[in-house]
Amino acid sequence: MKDLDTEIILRLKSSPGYVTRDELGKACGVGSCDVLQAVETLRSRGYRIDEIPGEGYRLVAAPDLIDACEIKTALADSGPTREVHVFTSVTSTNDVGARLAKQGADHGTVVVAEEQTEGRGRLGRRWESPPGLGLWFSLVLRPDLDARASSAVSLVCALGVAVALRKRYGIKADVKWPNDVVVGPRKICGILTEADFTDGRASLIILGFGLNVLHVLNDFPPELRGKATSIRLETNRRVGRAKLLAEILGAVEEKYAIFSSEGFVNLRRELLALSPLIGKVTRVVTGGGEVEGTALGIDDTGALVLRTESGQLRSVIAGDIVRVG
Ligand code: BT5
Repeated sequence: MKDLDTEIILRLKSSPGYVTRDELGKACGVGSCDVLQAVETLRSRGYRIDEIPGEGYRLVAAPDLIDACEIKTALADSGPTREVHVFTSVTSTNDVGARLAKQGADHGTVVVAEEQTEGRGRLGRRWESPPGLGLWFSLVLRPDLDARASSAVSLVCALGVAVALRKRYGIKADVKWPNDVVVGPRKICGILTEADFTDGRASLIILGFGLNVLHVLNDFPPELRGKATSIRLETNRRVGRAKLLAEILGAVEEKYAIFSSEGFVNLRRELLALSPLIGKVTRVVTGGGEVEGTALGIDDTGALVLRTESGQLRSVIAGDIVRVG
């Protein structure tokens, strides 16, 4: 949001009655044409601003924006003190997280943005992250993990998200190996894990979360309408994103703490209970070709274990599930 827009909103928020265009202009040090233009911009962003000729403007309702003050307040109320960086628009919160990590950002640092212009999934795929609809954020982790165990981190965090969506919002969220949270066949949240490795160990992980919150079906591009969903579509509720971020972070960090101290073993049962593909015939596309078999489980490194038709056991570290029988 531009400075003038923020100024006008702050003035309107602090005034119980109507404020004239001239008063607003004087207070912000601009002309009344600038005020008129800024009010139109704010309206197009979802602010409901009432106007009475001669009396001026009054703020009736503000949209649920990813706003630094709101986010910081929600996080401060709910967990450990941490560094939080809030942006209106970034290329990708993972890019910003990586840059901050290079500058020394601590474990637990959060980067959140209203919009990503180049939000990405795995293998450079696009992640739709328009303003006003989702929770697009990254978490900087500084683990000391065997590189082979790092792919389990996405699953552990997906478990945290699914559990939070179930407990708080009654959504029947499941974990879809290796990095999705789904409701039936539709994806509600995708997780991107980008790690730096030193001497066979993961020393830095930037975990990116894309959670669809306020979308109605038409907010998704046509090609995603059959395979994406949002909290609003599942519950008919418009959930406030600042509070939601605090809840999701709390749940993710709880699972991550168990993973860090005890490994994957104690999370596996919970994860398998929320993994509908276990026991089903599954086809996975990997970098080295396709593997088909009955999904038996997930091993300690987060790999999916399949039994092929010939009875062979195969562990797949990364890939995309294209069919579940
Ligand atoms: C993922 O990749 O699911 C990981 C997505 C991670 C996004 C977050 S947002 C914050 C952080 N910053 C980033 O730049 N990224 C992370 P993958 O499994 O490769 O799935 C990508 C596929 O999901 C796309 O090819 C689409 O088919 C689909 N997709 C794209 N946008 C979607 C959305 N908003 N909701 C549901 N599906 C979507």
